[in-house]
Amino acid sequence: MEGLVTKSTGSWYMVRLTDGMRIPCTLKGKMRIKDIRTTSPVAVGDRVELDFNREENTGVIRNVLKRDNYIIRKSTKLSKASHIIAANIDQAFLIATLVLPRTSTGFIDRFLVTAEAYHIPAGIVFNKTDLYDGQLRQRHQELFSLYSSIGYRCFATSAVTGDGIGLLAEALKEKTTLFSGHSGVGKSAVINFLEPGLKLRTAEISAWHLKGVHTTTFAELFELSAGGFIIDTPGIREFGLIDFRKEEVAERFPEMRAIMHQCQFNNCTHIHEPRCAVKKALEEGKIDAGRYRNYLRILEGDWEDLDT
Ligand SMILES: Nc1nc2c(ncn2[C@@H]2O[C@H](COP(=O)(O)OP(=O)(O)OP(=O)(O)O)[C@@H](O)[C@H]2O)c(=O)[nH]1
Ligand SMILES: [Mg+2]
Ligand SMILES: [Zn+2]
Repeated sequence: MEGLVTKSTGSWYMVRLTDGMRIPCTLKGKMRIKDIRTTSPVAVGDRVELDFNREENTGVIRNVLKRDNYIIRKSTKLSKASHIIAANIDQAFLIATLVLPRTSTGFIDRFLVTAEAYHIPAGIVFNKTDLYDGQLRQRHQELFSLYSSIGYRCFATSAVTGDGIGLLAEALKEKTTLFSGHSGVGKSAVINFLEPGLKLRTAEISAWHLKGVHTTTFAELFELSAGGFIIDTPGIREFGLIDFRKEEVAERFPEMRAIMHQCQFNNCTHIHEPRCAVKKALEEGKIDAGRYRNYLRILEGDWEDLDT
């Protein structure tokens, strides 16, 4: 029998059978060690084969079917274990807020670079727009047009007023979409607005350090009544990049990828080489200085605990 993993706690899994029924499952013993470098061999979105115990309404997962794709992050630069956030997704949206809490462009760019690495279409949902006024409003508009111009789909939403939720809903139709982002940005609140029946737990951010309080604890996949699936995930502090080759980083910045063939050297790092098309575009203002700075930081492996 086959099913779709809708929740993964690391020790047990919720699996949706083809008739829509959901049953808790464990893993067949030997599967646990198959891929020891990830924290769990089974992720939300995985299609699995299982043995169904009809008397107890439980199952045992015995095989994960081949994934179309997946997205992995490391929790910190030094951690050995990587974590499969989700598998078989059509698109990954970062929920970002400019305030309460603040999402840095460094974090946004590391998320986008990861999505590019896995060839997963990415988007940015700027949430809590009801709180943006004055300078924040201007900053929001700058970032919205910057990332749109690079080719990422951008949304401006408020889970309080409902602003922009309709456009977002259109983009989610018939797709499986991952929501990621810091704790407290409103991932669950936006999903509740889209699908009120879910009644997902949300919580106010801490008044003490103005950050989220990690309300959602496990990734979970939900069916949207308009068609499609959405994956809510626990807030993450950092989007750790998994091992990558330095030569590949520029390719994951679409605006660099588009022009780097014009560099004089085909192994150009776009840092110090003469006749570099990327540096030229940067000087002409065609490549954003902040994006370029984040590119350099990724190359230097200098992405942990950054707050810019
Ligand atoms: N003003 C305002 N508050 C919002 C908005 N969206 C969410 N919130 C509030 O922000 C707080 C955090 O929202 P959650 O949905 O719990 O955030 P989350 O991203 O799911 O957080 P974790 O589950 O911890 O990762 C709650 O108090 C929400 O009511 C918004 O658009 N505007
Ligand atoms: Mg949540
Ligand atoms: Zn170059």
